[in-house]
Amino acid sequence: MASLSLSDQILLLLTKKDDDGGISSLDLAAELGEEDHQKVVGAIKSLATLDDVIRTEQYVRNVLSLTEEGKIVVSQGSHEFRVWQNIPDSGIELDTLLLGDGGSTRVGLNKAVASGWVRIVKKDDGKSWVERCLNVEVVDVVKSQLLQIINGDSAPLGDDVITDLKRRRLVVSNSVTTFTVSRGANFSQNVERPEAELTAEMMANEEYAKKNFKPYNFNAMGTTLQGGHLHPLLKVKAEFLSILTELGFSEMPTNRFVESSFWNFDALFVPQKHPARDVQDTFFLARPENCTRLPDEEYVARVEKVHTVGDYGSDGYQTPWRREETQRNIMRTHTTAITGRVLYDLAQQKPFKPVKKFSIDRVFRNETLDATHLAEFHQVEGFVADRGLSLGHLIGIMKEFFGRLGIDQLRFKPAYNPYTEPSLEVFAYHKGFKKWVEVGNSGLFRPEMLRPMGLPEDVRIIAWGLSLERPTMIRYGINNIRSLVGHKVDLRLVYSNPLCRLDKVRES
Ligand code: FB9
Repeated sequence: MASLSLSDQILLLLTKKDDDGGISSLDLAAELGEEDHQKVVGAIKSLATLDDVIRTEQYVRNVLSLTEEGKIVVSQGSHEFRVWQNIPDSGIELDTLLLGDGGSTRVGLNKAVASGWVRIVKKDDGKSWVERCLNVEVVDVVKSQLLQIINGDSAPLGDDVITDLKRRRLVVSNSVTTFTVSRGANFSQNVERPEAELTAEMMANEEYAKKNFKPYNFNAMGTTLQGGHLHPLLKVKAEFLSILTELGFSEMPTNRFVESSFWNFDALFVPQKHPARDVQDTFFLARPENCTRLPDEEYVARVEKVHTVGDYGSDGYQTPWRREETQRNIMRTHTTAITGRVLYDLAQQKPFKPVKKFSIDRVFRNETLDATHLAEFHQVEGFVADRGLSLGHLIGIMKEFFGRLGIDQLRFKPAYNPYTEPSLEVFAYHKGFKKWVEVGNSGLFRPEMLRPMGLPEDVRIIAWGLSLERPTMIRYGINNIRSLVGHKVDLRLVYSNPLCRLDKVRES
């Protein structure tokens, strides 16, 4: 038997079987020397692919099997039987019996008492003793029940015995798919297995002509290739990326989450007393607490001047300006910090050349968390720098940008940002919600921000910003940001969410 493959052994067993009532795969496994049932099922399935060599019927049966504890009972006896065994004729003190007991002795003792094999008596010294009950026939019923299960004739045991054994975690039942196998019309002990592969050497030596091949099952479903899945946020990000690049914008380098207060605030003309600079709103770094490299001193001095006494026709904030405050390291609160750096570099390039830039990356705000706000989100920001730009250009570019997001009804509400004047909050009419939704913020960067950088007086910069999370939540119908971002995300959402088509085609 050993040299024969498992399926050949099965064919041999089937040959020997006198009646053709079929044999169950469980019995086959047993007859093949306790062969692993799953392996036998595998061999049966491959034999079943041959044309009517064998016939199979599939049954799903609940098969009882012993747990590790159950196997111990079979080898060493049941808990109650082992307790009974350990009680000397003279009895034993209860505490001694239970000494160092992991709990099974206690279980066994209760069972032994319940079965009337032993009893617990209180001695006059108040101590409890365990004694054997005399003239009772002690039979380890549980062990024999488990043996019956092993030998496959658990049927006579009855459900309540099985339930009790399950409750004692001595047996478990699991549904097993079994087969009844019988000889087919083309049954033979040595079947020639049709070829599954047409190999090169078969072609070379024309062997293939003599071979018979397994019929191709063209309806067989291919294995579903588990490809990677883009998180919905990344799909919407990709959508924004293609819209902005199509509009001729190029991306700014945002690979720095840690920023100095100088670039995140002071360079953007955000006053040092501005509430956004409090620890309530901003994550300050403990180490390294302060940035060591500020840009060139003249520029920093110009920023200090415009904050304190004003310049370029501005009165400034007439408030003190502290250098150590500007050096404090923080987690950037907006990607406008990057815009500041890029504009400063731009100002150093003479003559001034108009540019269109954007950034999409994480920003961090120490805000109260709610269903739509986490301590970090992705900011999308765009700006156009050119001579003579106006609010009209800003409104125009936003209509173009949001238009390509499928948003065609926009409203603008005057707003305030320390670094833009005028500033506009942007609202869009959401047909689904039948209401106006705030979709962003925007403005023209203030001269107090641009002139200290060295940008020419007539250069105007229109800029706007929004988040990535809000459009993604709306696009995918997600109400709580925690089911979009973070450890609570249900990966099925990632696997099953459709392609992001922020309906590029504007409804005419
Ligand atoms: O994204 C936002 N809303 C939004 C955007 C798109 C959208 O698309 C739908 C498919 C149709 C839906 C909603 N907001 C901005 C508006 C609100 O959600 C707001 O409550 C939350 N805002 C964030 C900041 O929260 C503290 C969103 C985030 C935001 C706000 C402002 C800016 C960037 C992000 C900015 C800016 C700016 C201004 C001037 C110059 C440069 C940058």
